[in-house]
Amino acid sequence: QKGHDLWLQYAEITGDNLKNTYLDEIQSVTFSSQSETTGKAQEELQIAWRSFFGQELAVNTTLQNKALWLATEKELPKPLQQQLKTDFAHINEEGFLIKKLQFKGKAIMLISAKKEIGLLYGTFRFLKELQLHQPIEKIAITDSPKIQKRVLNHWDNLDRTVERGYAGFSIWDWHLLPELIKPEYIDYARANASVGINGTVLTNVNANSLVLSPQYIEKVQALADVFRPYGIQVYLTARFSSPVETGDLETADPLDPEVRKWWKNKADEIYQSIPDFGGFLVKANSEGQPGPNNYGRTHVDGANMMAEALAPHNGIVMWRAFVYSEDDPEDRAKQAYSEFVPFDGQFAENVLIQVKNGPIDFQPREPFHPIFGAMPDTPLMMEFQITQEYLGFSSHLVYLPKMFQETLETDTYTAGKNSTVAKVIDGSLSHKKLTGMAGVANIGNESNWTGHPFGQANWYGFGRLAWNPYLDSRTIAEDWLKMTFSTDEEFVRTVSDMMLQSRESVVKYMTPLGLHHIMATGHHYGPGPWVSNLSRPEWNPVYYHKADSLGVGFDRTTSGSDALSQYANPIQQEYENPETTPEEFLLWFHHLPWDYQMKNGKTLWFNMSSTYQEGVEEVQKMIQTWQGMKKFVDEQRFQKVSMLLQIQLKEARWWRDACLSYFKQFSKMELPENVPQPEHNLDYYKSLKFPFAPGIRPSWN
Ligand code: BDP
Repeated sequence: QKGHDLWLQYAEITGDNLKNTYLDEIQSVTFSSQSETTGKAQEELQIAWRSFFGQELAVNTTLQNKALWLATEKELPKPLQQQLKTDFAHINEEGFLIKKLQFKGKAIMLISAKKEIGLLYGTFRFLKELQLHQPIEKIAITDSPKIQKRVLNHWDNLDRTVERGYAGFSIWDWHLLPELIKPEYIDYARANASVGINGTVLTNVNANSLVLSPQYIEKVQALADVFRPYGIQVYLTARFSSPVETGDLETADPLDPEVRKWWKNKADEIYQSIPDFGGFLVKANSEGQPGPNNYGRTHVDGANMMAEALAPHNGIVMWRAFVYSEDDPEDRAKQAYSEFVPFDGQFAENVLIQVKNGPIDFQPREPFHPIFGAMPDTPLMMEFQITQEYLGFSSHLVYLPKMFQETLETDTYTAGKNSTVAKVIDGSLSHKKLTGMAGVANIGNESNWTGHPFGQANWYGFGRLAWNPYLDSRTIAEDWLKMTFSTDEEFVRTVSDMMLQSRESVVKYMTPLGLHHIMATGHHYGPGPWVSNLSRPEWNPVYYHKADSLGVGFDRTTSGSDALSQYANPIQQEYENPETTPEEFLLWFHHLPWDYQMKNGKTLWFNMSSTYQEGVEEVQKMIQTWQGMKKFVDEQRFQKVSMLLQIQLKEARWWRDACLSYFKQFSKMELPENVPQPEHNLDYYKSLKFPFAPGIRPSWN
């Protein structure tokens, strides 16, 4: 199964020239360090060598001419340490250097680092150069991660269902742990380490306190033992009410000394088995989850209590800012900011506030979350969603790093010009030591991990951006394609163009011009702009688009909810006026008449309709493009992508037809000529039921 190997295909190097050069340059390997982690580097080199060249790489204890040499800084002879002083000054504890040099008359390919983990990262980078068919004669690379905590968030339940998971069941086989260690766990660790992901939260944010029981801690320990040599720390989600649910206490009040003691004991117990346990991720007082508010306490009280329990062990708390309340009349987009910003500077040192990229919920396009930049005295962590809950599940080809990049490079202006989100996240804007980026995983037990073969690129790209949030998503796409499919230039150029376009296409056929949250109820599969019957107002699509005979869109200016006031200037001023609001955010911030004249001189209705149509046409084009790539891709993956693209086209049309039929009732305007009439009437689209949509229990209704 080629898909199983992800971007670590290590495809055979066939060109005689290249092969001979590589084999001539690297004739053996010497390890100065003998640790579990260097053991993994050695294993990886052999896996790669067998696959690239059909042979093993000779291991020598003494350094030979033309050797690859893995040694930490301390293990290098003094003169070499001296010679490489500036290189070492440029890297941090997890960084590495790869350098071709002469040492005692021998040609050496050195991979060095301050710590063992840097040697493993350096090895993966070196192998990547080979996968990309790069020349290595004069190689000189130094690199370090710019963000400290680079973690996947698995929304995996203990019964192996995965919340918002579209790639099968959870890869964690709790029933058979701790005894059974699946080879997949090791492959998972290799893949993560290869892009520098150094943490994994094993369980769903909608947490089950059972995972904190001794029985489960033992299972978690087994996973932590597998991941440790790959530099990956394990974290768990902590359900706030755990002290009560376990039957130990009658309250979970964070200011109660008994409760504080309970968490301290729990942390001590976990660290007994897992000395490098990462810490807790907490969803509190959000969507029905318990939290400090239940006891009249604040998020600061809750987070700091857990922080206190973890601090003696160097653990951290990742406390989520994804909160909104049904009793709060305030615009949902404003609530997290209102709740958290007043607490700036009050969280303990080992607390990271984890903030979703946008203020609503992982939509195909959102403006950046106004909390970024607004809490200079609090470490803020980015939360991206890699699983495509609102972007077509694992059936649509959508390359997300393009979207991640859009958020990261946006200027918040909170500390003057060039205060980008990336600078908030990497800590450089306000000198933060603790930094992090989380990605909600799209991984399941499907043989190719992510369902859609191109879903792998989103996992890969998340890792790359967590390492360096300034990377260009095009470079990431190209690297991924070369390692996953083929280094052929035509292939890489054509398919990377297609990937980069794909994010805009999904916005066009689902939520153009700033529309948002108009997906169907519960499972979020397909369009549901008409939905208005859910108990909480802010769960209904009509809350978000506010379409009526006068117009469409959510007024978030001073005349409306004034969510704009949470942003700095010039954003506030510019977006206050529809004329100077970027058109991709128009209906996010404004309620405008259907005949509002847009920049191209046409009406809002015309633009909305033709944008839906463009989205559909772009999927059609993706299909054509992919058909032309047949010769570069193995049959299995080629067919799978082809079939999925047909589903994507069908669903893009469905989105267009359902949404336009619905909005047309209000606009009372005709569709532009190039937009086909919907195949069915609105009642038909409303009547569609999906007893089989992932995320819901199959039933008749
Ligand atoms: C929403 C999901 C829900 C998650 C929630 C969260 O629909 O399943 O539990 O986010 O992030 O997007 O907590």
